[in-house]
Amino acid sequence: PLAFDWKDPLGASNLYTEDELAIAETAESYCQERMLPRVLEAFRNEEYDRKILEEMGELGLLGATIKGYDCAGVSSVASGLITRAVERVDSGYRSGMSVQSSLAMGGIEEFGTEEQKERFLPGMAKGKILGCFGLTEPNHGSDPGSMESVAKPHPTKKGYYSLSGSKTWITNSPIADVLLVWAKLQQTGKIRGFLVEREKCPPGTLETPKLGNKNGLRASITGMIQMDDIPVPHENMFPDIEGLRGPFSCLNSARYGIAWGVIGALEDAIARTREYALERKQFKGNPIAKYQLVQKKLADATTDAAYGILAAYQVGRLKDEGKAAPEMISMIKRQNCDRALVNTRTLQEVFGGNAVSDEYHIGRHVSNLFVTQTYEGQSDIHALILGRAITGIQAFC
Ligand code: TGC
Ligand code: FAD
Repeated sequence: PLAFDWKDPLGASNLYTEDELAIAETAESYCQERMLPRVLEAFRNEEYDRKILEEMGELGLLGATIKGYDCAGVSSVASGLITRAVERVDSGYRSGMSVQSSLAMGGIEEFGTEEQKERFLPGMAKGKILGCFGLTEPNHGSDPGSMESVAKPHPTKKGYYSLSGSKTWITNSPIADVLLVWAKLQQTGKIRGFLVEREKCPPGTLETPKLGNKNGLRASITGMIQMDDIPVPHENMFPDIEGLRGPFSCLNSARYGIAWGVIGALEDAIARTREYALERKQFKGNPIAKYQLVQKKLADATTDAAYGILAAYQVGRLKDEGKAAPEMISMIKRQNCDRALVNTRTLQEVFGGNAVSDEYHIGRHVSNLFVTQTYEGQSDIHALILGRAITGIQAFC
């Protein structure tokens, strides 16, 4: 019989093209050799090294699906494999990359003018210009349509809007050079996208305080965006897109990436648990891997990881053919985040007391995966998106 590979239980690697396998290998080597050695200190001290994005830029890993503008133009499956490699190390590093690539660069690529694309994308692809994506507000998270941030005609500067409001829980905001902010245009009441350039904001109009003391995603940087009459030139607004379709279209790509990424974190948890269970001996010198309850935990986790990858792969191929409905992305985002969190939390038990030491990495994955289940649409919100598509009835309010 053919040998079973617990690292690739359903043989997903047979589905990737040679180019995709080569990209995955480049990303894996970088992540394991350059990122992994830094992650414990970063997580302990809540420090995000922005050089990581520059290093990823040098390897062509940022905005990787974008064609032109110094981006690599790879397939959605290849970008998923990159995301999985990064999150195998830490969900916070993947978050920093997702926001740069899918949310900020993706938004500019999909909705920006040609001038905006030329101005921002090449520098962002190299990790020299950092972006963030401001949708969530202190009073409006799952329901961003009720946002209060507003853009009015500037009272004194002709050709400018004046942007005011507050965004919270924004990945990369404290270090971002260009902030993609969603706000309602006062004249129409419709949501529009604005590119706020930090260096052009007059003193006192833009503050981006860091939100510290997080108990998950500590290797990423998160903050607020406080806007007090920021003058933003008309040419920095996305020209044609209005309403929630703008931000949600960017979220489709980022949610798709998370579906791949969290399986990377789960796979790392499986590999570490397996190794630990084979080495740790209890009762008459037996490795704890010999016990059926431990084996079941590994079997459940490995099955969910394998199914999760195949589902993400399928949606990736459909995405490149223009056939991926947003509800498909809701399904894989929700399922993979939930299964990664539940299984990693169960595997944590195999480490006994050692699970409490960060050197075993498992607790870090568990606390990170709680966040992945919450942002970009909490799992129950995705259940309601699916419920609406199945029944035709919306149950949000
Ligand atoms: P609804 O009536 O459903 O839709 C309003 C308009 O938006 C369109 N639309 C979409 N378009 C493209 N892709 C999608 N996935 C879309 N979903 C909706 C829709 O067609 C409609 O268009 P139009 O032209 O008819 O106006 O809007 P609703 O207000 O009822 O929405 C409800 C709900 C729950 C679906 C939505 O608000 C939701 O998804 N809430 C979750 C919020 C969320 O995901 N926030 C994410 C913030 S960003 C983030 O977390 C980044 S973390 C990054 C990191 O660190 O990795
Ligand atoms: P709420 O909307 O208050 O929800 C609380 C709970 O109520 C959830 O369990 C939710 O499912 C439930 N709930 C709400 N409405 C309903 C309903 N109708 N029916 C049933 N249950 C419901 N946002 C950005 O814009 N950009 C970013 O870069 C970004 N990065 C983030 C990074 C981190 C570390 C974190 C923690 C968050 C980030 N977010 C970002 C915000 C994130 O998207 C929101 O936290 C998320 O959308 C949930 O919103 P909320 O926190 O306001 O929760």
